[in-house]
This record gives sequence, structure tokens and C-alpha cells, in this order.
Amino acid sequence: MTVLSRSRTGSLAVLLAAATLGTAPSAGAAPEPAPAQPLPVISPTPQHLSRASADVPLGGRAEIVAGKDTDAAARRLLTETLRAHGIHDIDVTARATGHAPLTVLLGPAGRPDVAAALRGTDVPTHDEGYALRVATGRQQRATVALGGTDAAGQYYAVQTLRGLITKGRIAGAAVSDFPSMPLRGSIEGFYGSPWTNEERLDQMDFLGEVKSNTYVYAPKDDPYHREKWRDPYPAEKLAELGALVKRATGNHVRFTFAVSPGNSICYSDPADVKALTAKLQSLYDLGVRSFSVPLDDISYTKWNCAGDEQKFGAPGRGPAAEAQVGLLNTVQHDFVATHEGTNPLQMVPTEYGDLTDTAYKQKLRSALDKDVEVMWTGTEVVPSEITNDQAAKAAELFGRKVFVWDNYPVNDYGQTAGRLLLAPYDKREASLSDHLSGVVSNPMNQEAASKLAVFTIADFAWNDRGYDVTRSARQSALHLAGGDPRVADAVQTFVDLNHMAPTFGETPWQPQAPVLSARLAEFWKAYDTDPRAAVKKLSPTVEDIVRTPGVLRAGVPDKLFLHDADRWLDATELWGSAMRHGLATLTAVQDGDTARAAKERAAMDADATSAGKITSDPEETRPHGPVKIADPFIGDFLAKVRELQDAAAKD
Ligand code: 14T
Repeated sequence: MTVLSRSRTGSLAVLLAAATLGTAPSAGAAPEPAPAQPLPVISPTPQHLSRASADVPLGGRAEIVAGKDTDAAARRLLTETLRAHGIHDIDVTARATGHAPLTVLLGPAGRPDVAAALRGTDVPTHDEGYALRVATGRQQRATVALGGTDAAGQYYAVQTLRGLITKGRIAGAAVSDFPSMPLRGSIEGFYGSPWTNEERLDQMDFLGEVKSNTYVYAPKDDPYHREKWRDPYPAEKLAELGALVKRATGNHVRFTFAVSPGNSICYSDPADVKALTAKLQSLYDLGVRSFSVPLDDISYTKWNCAGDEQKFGAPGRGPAAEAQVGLLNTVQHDFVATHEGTNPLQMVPTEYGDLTDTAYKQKLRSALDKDVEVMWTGTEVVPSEITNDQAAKAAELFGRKVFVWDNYPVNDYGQTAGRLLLAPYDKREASLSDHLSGVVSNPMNQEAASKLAVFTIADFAWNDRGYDVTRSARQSALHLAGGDPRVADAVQTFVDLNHMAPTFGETPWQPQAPVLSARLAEFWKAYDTDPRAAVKKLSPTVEDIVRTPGVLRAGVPDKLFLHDADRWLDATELWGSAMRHGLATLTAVQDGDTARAAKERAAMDADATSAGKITSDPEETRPHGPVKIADPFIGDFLAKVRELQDAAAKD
């Protein structure tokens, strides 16, 4: 990494910084060097980010210097970004004229004018990498160089520029950045009601924003994906998929089409192999260039046809792997390799959630084409952690880096009934990128609510070594809040109340309500010695809960999120109100006012009863059940209030 010296920007930059801060130095006096303003927090966390110049105020005019090698999506996003910040007079030229107050050079990092404007900022060698440099020049003219190592890199440079703009200024940064993992994003791979097209379109835009390049289309309940895998999509479904592919491509997201034939395929029948490639072809024709053949959740201890028994012998792990490898290698060689621009095939092994060496894995690692990406969920399907040791072992077992299908925040299994899983990504070790080709999140049936977690997963996949869960959680909340810190605070309160992430076992891997539970524990401890002080101290927390649904409904611009969260927001309001009456009950007990205590207690119980009646939407989630908020902590708190009020009533 080049050392970025401040001195190269010269004293003009200092003057400019002082002027934009509204503290122009008085004549005669030596200008005070402006204290370096902290740079905005960029997510995903860049590999290298430093201050290179003073911030640049945005005016009404800019020049974009673009060539035939400039990525169209990057250029469109750049124009939209400048317009959104009030720059309506934008010239696009092939060569800089230097006439505009702001010149933005966008293209390959090696283009001579881009390279010169990068002024030695390190250009990474990685795919999807970019370098960005803000520089101030004479007569208050500024230059921003955005150079990509490829088209996606250019696009990501523009995404970073978006993050550098706050309050009408571009932060004077130098960035050298690239992803730690080649594959990042989400896999719509859950059981239950698939996402709507509107939700999917929203996800494509979102993934582009968080520098994720992969969306895998694998909804278990799309019949044409699984049970009716041989059947072509009806024209209208195909048209919908085509629109999605287009939106994905415009966001540098690879729409990855998955087809799961495992429940009925006859591996030895050439007609079935042909049906599979015909299905892939129909999506290729729509512009899809990434494909997956998941073979999860099928039985490999039985064949679907007599021909397979003849060809591969009695059913078992080894023969199952042999049959699968034959199919996948054929698809890789005869379809993927012969179709221009197609990315390596992806697959999900039938043994996707363990680290046991078996005849199945032996066959896969020895015979499956090395280009094929193999997915792995971590241990126990819903893993409580993923360590470097585990991932290294998985890579060894499958004979290649593995592609993690992380079953978080998916809510399609029993332990998640009634829950939104909103906690930030955690318990995945730094340096996993040494063993993984990527991470995709298997999200919830609720697309928009899933973005809170997926944001943090994208951050980890981009830069696992730089991942900081606290920072990522805040950035994710701010993203949902449209940048408003007060709304982001309410988002984080809501996240705390919906923080629990179960495993398939008894023990959750993310704790429920870490903030609220700690405050309640403190409260009861303090209550014994000074009940009035304890009530006073807990009250703001309760008021915050009561207020949260209203703040979110008024302040979160994402209508899909408000729809997804609707019932949980209703429940939050009621549980918050119950707690407020609970505190009032305790105060009345302290006052010796039994009548008021009884009245508050009744109001508390009424709210709790109403809250308990709210259920998840059976159309949306499977399984479904009573909506859970900060369980069991709020319920336990109310139960204790009841005990105290009962005891006082008896006295
Ligand atoms: F393919 C896999 F990587 C995978 O995770 N498959 C499914 C997935 O579609 C589902 O959303 C996820 C969470 O429920 O777990 C897998 O499905 C299972 C796995 C089990 F071990 C469903 C029930 C199980 F008992």
C-alpha cells in the first residue's frame, strides 16, 4: 500500500477545508491546519481507506470522463448519485476539459487519465477491485478518480463514492479495495412461501449496494425448481425471471439459477440429463450466466430408477456420489464450458452439514471437476459458529475451497416459529476467506427484514479480517433508517428485541435481547435495595420500547420492511405498554396504594393478553405461531410484577 501523504495536497486543500468548515483564516495570520475530519464509515469495510485531501464541496456542475471501457452500470449509478446530490448539470466527455468544479474519471484503473489521477493510490490486482482517489486542485477544482480492475470494480468504486458523500461534500479519501471472498450475497433457498417478484427486485438493488455479486434462485417451494424440474417455465414466469435477471445484471449481481432434480432424476437416463440442460438453456437464453444444481435434502439411499441400480450398483453413499459426479461433470463440460461467459457450476452436496469423511465425500473430492463450486452449511446445518479449523477441514474433505450456504437468518424451521431473526452476523472467524470461496445467506421468508442481517453478512464476506460486529450492526441500522441516526437507534432497539437466533438444537447461537435482558437483570438487583431508584432507572428503556414502533413506522423509508415487521411492531407496542403499566404497578405498591396497583396490574395484564394473541402470518412463514418479542424476558418481568402485586394485595 502506498503511503498517502497529506502534504501532496498542498496548503490550498487546508484553506479549502477551513473554508468549508466556515472557519476561513483571518488575513495575515498563518492558517491553522484544519484538524483532519474523520472519514465516513464505509460498508462493507474497505481493505484500505485513508485521508488523501480535504473534503470537496459539491456544486451544481460536474464532468464525467468516461470511455468505451467504462462500465455502463457504474456510469448510470454515478450519474444518479450526482443528481441525487443536486448536481443537475453533468457533462459526459471522453477527455477532461477541467472546466467543471468537479471532474470524475471513471473507467479501468489502467486508463492513462484514471491512472494519473489515482496519483499512486494502490491498484489491487484482485477481481472486482478498485482504487479511488479524491484530490483538490487549483481554483477550487476537484478530481475524483474511480478505477476498477474490471467492470464490477468500477461499479464498486461508485458505490464507495456514494458512501463518501455526506452533507453536500465528498470526503477526501483514498481507497484501495477488493473483496476477500469471490462469492457474496444471498440464496433464496428456504422452505415456505417464496419471495414475490417485488421482493426479489428489491434484493437485487440491495445486493448491489452492499457489493455482493451473487443471488441464487433456489426457492424450495417453486415447483419448477424442484418437483417439476423437468418442466419448462410457463411464459409469464419466464418473463418475470427475465426481468429479475436484467435487474441483477444492472447491479453487478449474478442471477444464479438453481435446479434441483434429486428427488426424481434417473442419473443413467440421457433423456433426464437432456431435460436438465434444456432447463438451464432456457435461463441462459434470458441472460443467466451462473447455474447451480443443488442435491440437498434428498435420499441417497434409494435410486429413482432401475437403470441406476444397474449402472451404479446397490444404493449407498459411494454410488450416489458417483451418479451425482457423472451428472455434474457432464453439465460442467457439455453445458457450462460450451456456453460463452458462463461461470463455474455450483452444487450442494447431499452431505452438506457435517465434517465426517465418507465414501460420498471421497468420491466428490476425487472425481468432481475442480471448477465446480461445492456448498457447505457449516456443521449441524444451522451452525452456532464457523471456525477456521472447521472450514479448513471442509475444504480438505471436498478437495477445494467451499462456498458457505449460511442458514442465517432463515426462519423456516420449528425453533424459529413466530420469530424475526434480526441480529448482526457473528461467530464466524476472521480469516475464513483462506478456506472459503464465498458466503451466501439463506434469508427469511421476509425479504426486507432479512436485509438487516444480510447487510452484515455481505460486510463479512467482503472483508472478513476487517469485520467488526458492532460497527456493522450500526451501519446496517443506519442503512435501513435512510441515514437518520435517531431512526437507526430505534432500529437497534427493535433488533435487540428480535436478536435470538436458534439452532436445530436447544441452544440458540445468538442470545435474545442482550441489551434489555442485562437492564432487567440490573433492575431486579437494584430493586431490592432501592425500588424507586430502580424504577426510575429502567423507565427510559421501557419508554424507548413503547416509542420504537412509532419511530420506525414514521422514519423507515423501506415500505417492504414495515410490511414484514408489521405484526412484530404491533406486539412491541403492546409489550412495551404492558411493561410501562408494570412499572406503574410497582410504584403504586411502593406508595401503598393498593387500588392503583390493582388498576395498573389489570392494564398490564390486558396489554400482555393482547400481545400474546398476535401470530405470524401463515401465508408468509412456515412454521407459524405466536409472535415472539424479547422472550422470555418481558414475560418474566411481568410475572415478577404480578407476584409483588399479589403479595402487596394480601398484606
Ligand atoms: F442445502 C442446504 F444447504 C440446506 O440448508 N438445505 C435446507 C434449506 O433449504 C433450509 O432452508 C435450511 C433451514 O431449515 O436447512 C435445510 O433444510 C433442512 C435440513 C435439515 F437437516 C430441513 C430439515 C432438516 F432436518
